[in-house]
Amino acid sequence: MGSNARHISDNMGKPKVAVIGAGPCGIFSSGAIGDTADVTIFERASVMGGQWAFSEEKLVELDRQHSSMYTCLWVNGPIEAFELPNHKFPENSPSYIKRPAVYKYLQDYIDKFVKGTFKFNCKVQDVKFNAEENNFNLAWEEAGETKSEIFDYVIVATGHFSVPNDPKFKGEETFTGKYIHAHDYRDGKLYKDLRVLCIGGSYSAEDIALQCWKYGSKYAHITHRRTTPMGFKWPETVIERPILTDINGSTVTFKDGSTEEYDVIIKCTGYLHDFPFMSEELRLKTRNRMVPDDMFNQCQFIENPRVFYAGMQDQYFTMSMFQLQGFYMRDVIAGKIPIPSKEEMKKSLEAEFAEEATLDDEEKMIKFQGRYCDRLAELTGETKVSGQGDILCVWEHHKVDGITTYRDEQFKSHWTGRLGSKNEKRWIDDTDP
Ligand code: NA7
Repeated sequence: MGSNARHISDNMGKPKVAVIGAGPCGIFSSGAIGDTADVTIFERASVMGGQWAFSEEKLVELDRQHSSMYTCLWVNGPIEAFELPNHKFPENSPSYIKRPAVYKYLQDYIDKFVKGTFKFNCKVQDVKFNAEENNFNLAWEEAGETKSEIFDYVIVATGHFSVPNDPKFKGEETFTGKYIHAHDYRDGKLYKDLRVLCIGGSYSAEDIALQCWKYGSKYAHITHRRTTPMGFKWPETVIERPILTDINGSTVTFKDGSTEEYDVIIKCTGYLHDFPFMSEELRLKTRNRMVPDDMFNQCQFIENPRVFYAGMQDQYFTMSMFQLQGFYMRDVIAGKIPIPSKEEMKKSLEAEFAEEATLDDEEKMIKFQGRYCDRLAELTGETKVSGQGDILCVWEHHKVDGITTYRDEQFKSHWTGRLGSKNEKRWIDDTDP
């Protein structure tokens, strides 16, 4: 066990902050708080990027434990909807880019804004609160050794799209084909000529079924339990079916009694919020919802407000919201934003839940999240980003108009007015990494 190193309390110098995870949330939090705090970023992989740390060239060798990414992935929303006010995409960027361009954007942000120390190949194992000292003991594994250090604040930025939600379906053990979770789906080319079934009614099912179709699957069906189908204008061989009731060999039976044969089943059933390294009393327990449980201002852990969880909500806004959460953390850590009593924080959360319950369409959800972002901007004196919600509302319409063509659209940057350039190939024709 390493020593507990130095402890800088709030009134002796910059508070020490541990950021767990070097994906977008960890990077933007670190960039936002870097002048206020002494930041250490723990990352279990050898590179930054989180979900975006995926190598098309080294599919086999890559550390694939965290990323749910797949090769040839285009972003599923325009860059203009997440571009930061203080960090623009290059002038010639198309509105829909591929994974490597997002990775470069994150790397450029680090070069410009992040002042903390990265600790790569360091897996955080245990975070405990020392009530007497009002600080945290954080233990991590590094080169086979366990080390630990004291921190004044902890920001959990390990994301919530990497631990599969893996429900069991009747008869799945009899399935004779390939049976995987979306987390392990890597390459549409592997599904050429095959009969594919995606289970789930959300983004992963939508995009993976379309990828399979694009790379030549015989057919790619989607089975989901939602009362209303996604209802896009799917290509002929992509069909939404009612939820499956039984799997027997290669035959799947659906709720309406129909049956079909499949070579591959991909569970696109989402992901779990999972933080085994946080001690029980510091552990966030929530599902993927617009207003995560247990938190004040959707990112501050009510039971211990020195713990923050970044980007834990179901997201329309992404990077620009993550940075605003970072600014909020910065001002709490600096003592500029007072921490209310637990009762007040819980009351505020209840009010957010009540509003969440009224959100019965995507546009309302986008606007709700925009208002949340603006609240953080007002609290911190930073730039409001809710205008990017208008871009998201148009994006929603583009998807309805053409699920295989929406990524060929161009948007204007909310910050500079620059019009996204045209991609050389349409999404439908592009099969390159
Ligand atoms: P999501 O958006 O959390 O969706 C998960 C889907 O899986 C959703 O339609 C669920 O149905 C469905 N699901 C979950 N459990 C079951 C069971 N037991 N049976 C049937 N269906 C089930 O995850 P995604 O992976 O699609 O998207 C994650 C992120 O990736 C997304 O936010 C984008 O940023 C990209 P429900 O709707 O609950 O009825």
